Amino acid sequence: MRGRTDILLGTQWGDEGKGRVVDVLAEKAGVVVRYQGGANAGHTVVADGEKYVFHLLPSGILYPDKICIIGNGVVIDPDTLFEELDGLAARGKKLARLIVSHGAHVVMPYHKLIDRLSEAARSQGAKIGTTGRGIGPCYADKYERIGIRAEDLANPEILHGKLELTLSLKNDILTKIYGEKPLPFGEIYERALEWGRRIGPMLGDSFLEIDEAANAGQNILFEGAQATLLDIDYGTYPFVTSSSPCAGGACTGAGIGPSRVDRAIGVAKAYCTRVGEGPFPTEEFGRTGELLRQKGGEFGATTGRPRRCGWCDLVAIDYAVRVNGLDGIALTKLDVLDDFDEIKICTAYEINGKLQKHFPSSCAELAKARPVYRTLKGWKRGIAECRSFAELPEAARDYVRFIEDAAKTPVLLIGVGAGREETILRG
Ligand code: 2SA
Ligand code: GDP
Ligand code: MG
Repeated sequence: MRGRTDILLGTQWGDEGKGRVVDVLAEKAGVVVRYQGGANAGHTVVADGEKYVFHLLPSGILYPDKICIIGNGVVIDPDTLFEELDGLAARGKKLARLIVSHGAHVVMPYHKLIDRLSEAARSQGAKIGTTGRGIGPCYADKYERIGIRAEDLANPEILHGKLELTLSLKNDILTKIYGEKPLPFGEIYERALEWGRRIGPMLGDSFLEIDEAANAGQNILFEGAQATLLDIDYGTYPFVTSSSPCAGGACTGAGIGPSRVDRAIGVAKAYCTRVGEGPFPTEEFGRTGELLRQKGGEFGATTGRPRRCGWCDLVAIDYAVRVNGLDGIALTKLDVLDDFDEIKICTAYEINGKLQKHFPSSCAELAKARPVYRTLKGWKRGIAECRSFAELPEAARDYVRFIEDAAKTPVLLIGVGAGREETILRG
């Protein structure tokens, strides 16, 4: 029998705890696949009391008997990839077998430079607040068909030709638009060849590996990075990332036909955060925001930037349910709400004096949205020790049921702490 195929993705603006949920679910999977994004992602796993932050490695990497795949939809910064692998080796960890898709694009030094220069050149209000990891410029080259793919790194002749063309175009931009010095061909070419020597043996066909493993009865987990509201098509454009975190992205970014996907599961934080610029209707600027930031440890897992914090937004979650066709929700960080007397939850927006239940497709409309809240009772008790739904205080159960009812989607997993074991499984 074919194994089960699940897509795990973010429902908000990222950092919902996708890494920790994938780590928990990976125990029953054979293969874990990243399908988009790059080293902008920071996916945290806390296992056996040790903390790991993965940027490019799939969050199933800590299981030596699994396969982890970096799909063609990912953009790879080889230095970060090798740093992650070396860091884990230095900690004495045995890892899953890693396969890198031939077709994954490579983040080159000029991508990171241009990312930072272009962000700095934007005026206030037009800044995106990127992570500076070269993501947008790398995807732009992919679609302009001047990108360097992982397979090119292992082929010196092809690499030479491609890099010559692309670097001459980039040096034009760097010198004429930004007044920078041109980047030297020889140095970048040599560095890329060095990357190729290490990455060459990892190359493979992600779609084939996935199809064969599924046919052999293994469960497959697709791990999204960033989230629905940062999706290049469905997010709050232009304040988005340059890839497709939504469920459809797994099909193009890893090679799985839509008819072969069994479930899409959305990870939602019990409150909400955003890092970077762009509208965020439920953002709390005062004491509540600060409490959430401190108790939730809301600082960028890649850049260390403080995350903007606010209440859970059911209008946004409803949108994520629809756009991704969610079959279930993994609700994380419920314990962060332990100390609140009252918990607010946004059930609608008021835009230009009108009540609106649907997430607006226009970012300019969203920027005008004022949240309409329901206030629920807090539970005022630590829940980190709870291991079943029944053990949660009644007010916490009511909060979870309120989300389920509004989203018309079952909550299958609840996070009550960052550790692997601090999880309530319901389905
Ligand atoms: P980019 O760098 O081009 O992808 O930035 C575009 C927008 O996407 C946001 N973005 C993220 N949002 C949340 N978490 C991300 N990963 C890191 C984390 C972020 C960090 O796990 O904390 O460490 O700062 C992530 N990656 C990209 C970004 O903030 C821009 O709004
Ligand atoms: P991701 O990008 O979606 O994987 O999320 P991040 O790793 O960027 O941010 C999530 C943060 O919340 C990490 O520090 C996790 O260790 C932590 N975390 C995840 N789930 C829980 C939970 O249920 N409770 C608490 N207290 N922390 C959690
Ligand atoms: Mg993150």
